[in-house]
Amino acid sequence: MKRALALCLAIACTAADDADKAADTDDTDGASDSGDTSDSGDTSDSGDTSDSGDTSDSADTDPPDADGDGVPDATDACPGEVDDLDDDQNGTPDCEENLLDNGQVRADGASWEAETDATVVFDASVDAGADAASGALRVTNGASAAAPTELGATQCVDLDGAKDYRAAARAFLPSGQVAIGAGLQLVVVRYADAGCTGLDAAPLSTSIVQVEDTWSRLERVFGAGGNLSARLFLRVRKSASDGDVVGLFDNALVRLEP
Ligand SMILES: [Ca+2]
Ligand SMILES: [Ca+2]
Ligand SMILES: [Ca+2]
Ligand SMILES: [Ca+2]
Repeated sequence: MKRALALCLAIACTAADDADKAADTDDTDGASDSGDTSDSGDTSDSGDTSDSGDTSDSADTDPPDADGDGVPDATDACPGEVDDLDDDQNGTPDCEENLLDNGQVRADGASWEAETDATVVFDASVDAGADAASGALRVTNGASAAAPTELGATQCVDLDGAKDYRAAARAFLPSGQVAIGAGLQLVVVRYADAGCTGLDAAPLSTSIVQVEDTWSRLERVFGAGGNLSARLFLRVRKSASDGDVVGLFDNALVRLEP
């Protein structure tokens, strides 16, 4: 009470403030007192930490932002994902249109499966957008076949059989691997039934990228063609007899075409 009175004297409290002249904890008087901790409706006080409605106080803490993308929880459209990432530059945040789970690969490799003889792990040290709070998929092709192989990470999405889609991803080939025939590729395989079951149609592929140490973009537009699901593959090509080959993938996207 002593401190509250001192504050009140220092700012020359007027009758507009609370009659008790004390540091309020939950008033709604709309006046410019100080020392409040949870009021609302003030317009110029200081020292608040959890109020709302202020326009010019200085001690408010930033509103909660659990996923750290700069958008407060209260207005965050995509919890766990970066709201403003639009890697395909169509004007719609990727997180709002992506049919894939965990396309941004921010915290783990969840929802991505490894093909046989491939391994898929989360790599926190790299990201297609150089976001230190995000990561990428590190895919290793460890096949020992006598012929070239293309293997990697995969995920299934259901489709509307009458519509067109766009599949895309960023891909990074660490240096020293083109010399042994390595490359990166996006492949789409469509299935007659939901859940990537039933007869599969001929695979659709991007060309194989063999640019090292830069984030290339892999992209392919395709029609569902009456099929009800598709499996996206993010693949690393390996020639016959060399050791393991590694590629990085990020910002994977499958979305409807307009
Ligand atoms: Ca957020
Ligand atoms: Ca978000
Ligand atoms: Ca987009
Ligand atoms: Ca990422």
